[in-house]
Amino acid sequence: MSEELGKIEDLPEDYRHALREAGVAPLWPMMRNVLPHNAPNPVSHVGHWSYANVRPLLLKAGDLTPVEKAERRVLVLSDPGRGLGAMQATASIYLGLQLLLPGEAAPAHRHTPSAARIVVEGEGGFTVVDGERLPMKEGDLVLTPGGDWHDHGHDGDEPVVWLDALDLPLFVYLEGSYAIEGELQAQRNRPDASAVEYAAPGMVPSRTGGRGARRYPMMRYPWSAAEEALRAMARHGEVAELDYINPETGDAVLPALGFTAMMLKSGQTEQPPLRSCSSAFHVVRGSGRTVIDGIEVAWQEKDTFTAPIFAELVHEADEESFLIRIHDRPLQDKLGYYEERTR
Ligand code: GTQ
Repeated sequence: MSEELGKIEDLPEDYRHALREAGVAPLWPMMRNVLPHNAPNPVSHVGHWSYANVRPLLLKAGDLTPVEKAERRVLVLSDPGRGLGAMQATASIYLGLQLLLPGEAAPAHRHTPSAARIVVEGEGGFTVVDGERLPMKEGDLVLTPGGDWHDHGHDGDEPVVWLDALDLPLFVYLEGSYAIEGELQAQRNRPDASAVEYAAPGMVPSRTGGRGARRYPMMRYPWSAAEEALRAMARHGEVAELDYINPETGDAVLPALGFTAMMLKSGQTEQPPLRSCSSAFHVVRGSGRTVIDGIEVAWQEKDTFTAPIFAELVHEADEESFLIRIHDRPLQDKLGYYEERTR
């Protein structure tokens, strides 16, 4: 195994010129860039977005830009490793903080990337997905799967903010990202499926009826149920981590994005394995600190931070804390290379 491969300068200038003319390039001087030894070499850096810092800027965007001019009023969380304006927080995960003011509506569209929202603050917001009205309460996870019509509305009287997570970078990379605009949708006059078909854990609509389940049968995962379950696990000495899944298939909720809710008791430390997926953490409640490859992120309620692939993480909670980890493990599982390493 050779550590030192030939450099471009090792080649005669007339040969290099002939290569350029022919539209080809030698692999060997670039080989280690694309195939480094033993572990990938991430571009992504640790990111930390303090909600206390970003919130006033987001509210200011509400004054400066009406939703009609913005379509979606969002501040994008740019990966520091890629620089400001990067439309991604990690290689595959896009994150943005979206503001909707009382009475506003964000128009209907559908697009190839899939999205999920974690509600950060405010009452009265809702998203309509293929005619199903999904109420948005703090901490709720609301899906808008790729290809489904969605618009956002707001019946309350305080600003509503949520964190958007999309697999957009992947679709941009594949040159497959586009949107189609439409009219605001008629809303079916019934509660969403989490309160009807999937209201009882471990139970699904009887399969004898012949009507097949929808591909995305449940699109709202209420935080209240997640918190109750995490508390029960912590109380009984289990590791309080729960994956959000499709109740019909047991698969991750979206094709490329996974969501895992976790609880840390006051003073608890956690050292998860090194994972090949990238991660973003949203603090639903609590405060603490996470050391990521030696960099300390001191997090507060509603903050968001990111960890690159194979990062060494140590979480420590200063008080009882709840986080949701957004990751791309479902994509890596499908591609057959998800991996965990012990430190
Ligand atoms: O709410 O549909 O942050 O289409 C980026 C693109 C949110 C949305 C984003 C979108 C949306």
